[in-house]
Amino acid sequence: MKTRIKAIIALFLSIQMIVGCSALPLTDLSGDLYVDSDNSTISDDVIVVGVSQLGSESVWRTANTASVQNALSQENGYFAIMNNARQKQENQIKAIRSFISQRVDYIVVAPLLEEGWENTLQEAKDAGIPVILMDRNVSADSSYYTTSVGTDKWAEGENAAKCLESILKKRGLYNREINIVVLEGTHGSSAQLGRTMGFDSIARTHDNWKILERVDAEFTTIKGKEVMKDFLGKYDKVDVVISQNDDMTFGAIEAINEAGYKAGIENDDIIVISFDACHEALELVEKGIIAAEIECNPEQGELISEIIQMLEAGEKVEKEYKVEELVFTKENVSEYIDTRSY
Ligand code: GYE
Repeated sequence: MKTRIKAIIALFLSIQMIVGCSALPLTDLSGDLYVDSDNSTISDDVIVVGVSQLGSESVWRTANTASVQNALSQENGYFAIMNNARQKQENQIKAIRSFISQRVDYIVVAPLLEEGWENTLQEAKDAGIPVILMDRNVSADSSYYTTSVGTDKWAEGENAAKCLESILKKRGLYNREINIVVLEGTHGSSAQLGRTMGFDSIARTHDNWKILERVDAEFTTIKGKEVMKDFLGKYDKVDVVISQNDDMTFGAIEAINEAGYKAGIENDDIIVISFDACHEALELVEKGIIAAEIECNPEQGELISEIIQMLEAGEKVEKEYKVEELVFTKENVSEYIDTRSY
């Protein structure tokens, strides 16, 4: 451990020399490896964790990164090497290889896409480094990694469809033809695949639900707005927007307003159902603008730390840990709005 830590510190000092500054801040997910400024205080029995975050596309992602950083802090006995892959799987693979060559104790990875992980995970396995998947999943067999922490994306998709069923019932539209557009997240990510398949498993039981189009709006506000504007220009009547995250939803609502329509819960309003349930989105639920929020909890750092402590103690861990989540509508949102920190 000692020599490894020294090697890591030496590496960071050389990075700092290359970039020409004394220290890179821990909160700057710049895409480079970076460390906390005060690495001189690292003790010999610190646990070194390489964290490959997939990007910084959303409010959710920012909260998820903060949650890991807070849990894997120096005060808690960790030395976290954070890397932001900026939405490129090859950057994640590069970061993981670098973690392996630095002989970190654990690797935490939030995989951008489901496919294409076998070789890299095998390399970590061969090096004897436990890998914890965070947030999203991989299609590789579960023997390739130690455990996973995340949310049930399929259940989230189903919850969105169930919400839509009850909204339509309440509005007396249950048997009418309903025109739906879907703003999807990054194609090929387990978040997009799970939410899509979960939603579709119920949508296909309703002959009157017509999915006009589904487009990859990359989980970002700017794309959400662009795609929604395009939908509204193309289709005479859009009744429902299923938006696979809040950031895209914010963009979609702007596009809806700019086109002279209204997102809401009154008759004739466009029904918007969104995923994540970040604070700002819950405020829009309270105002009756977003019809329903399907929660996806980004606070996964604590659980990851607990799992690492179990592994340190030689205890057996489960293959999968799921974080609890709720569904919010105008009826229940006030109870929860102030309990959400992101
Ligand atoms: O919903 C979205 C994001 O993978 C569950 O990724 C996550 C999704 C989340 O950026 O906002």
